[in-house]
Amino acid sequence: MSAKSVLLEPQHLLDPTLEHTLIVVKPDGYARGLTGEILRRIEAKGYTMKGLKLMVASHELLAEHYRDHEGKPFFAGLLDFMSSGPVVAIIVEGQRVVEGMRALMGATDPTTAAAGTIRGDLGRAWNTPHMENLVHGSDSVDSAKREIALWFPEIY
Ligand code: DAT
Ligand code: MG
Repeated sequence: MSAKSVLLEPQHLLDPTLEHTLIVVKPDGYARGLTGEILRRIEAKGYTMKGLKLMVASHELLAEHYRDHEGKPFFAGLLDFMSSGPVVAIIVEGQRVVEGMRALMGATDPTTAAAGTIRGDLGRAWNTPHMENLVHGSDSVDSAKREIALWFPEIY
């Protein structure tokens, strides 16, 4: 009998009565071996992971993902950085999970992000032109829907 891989079908797992957000462990988080620590914090907070994949994101996907930042001086560097290595994309589920994950992540700039947050505890400035802050999280319920559809097209 030949081995057969089974694709988990997330549409059967997402609870439509709950909120969802798109979390991405960025290339710096993956490369530094912090994926487990970041997932641990998400689970310890009480949220549930629904859909998780290791991938290298294309410029095309990232340009759409970050379309609100198009034209800003850091846009090209952001896309180069985000496509520079593997990332882990995760759908996270729970009541008020969008704002809850933003609180768990901390402020954008890792140097000044509050201690106790993912970015504050694990991130810092490096000698790079781009900002490395370990993790992406959707900033609103509407953004989350758009981003989940973009990163997990197999759901729809
Ligand atoms: P966040 O990721 O906290 O939602 P954002 O949406 O404002 O922040 O920006 C998206 C990403 O772009 C951010 O995670 C890191 C990068 N970035 C933001 N502001 C930047 C800046 N002033 N210089 C360099 N990179 C920046
Ligand atoms: Mg943002």
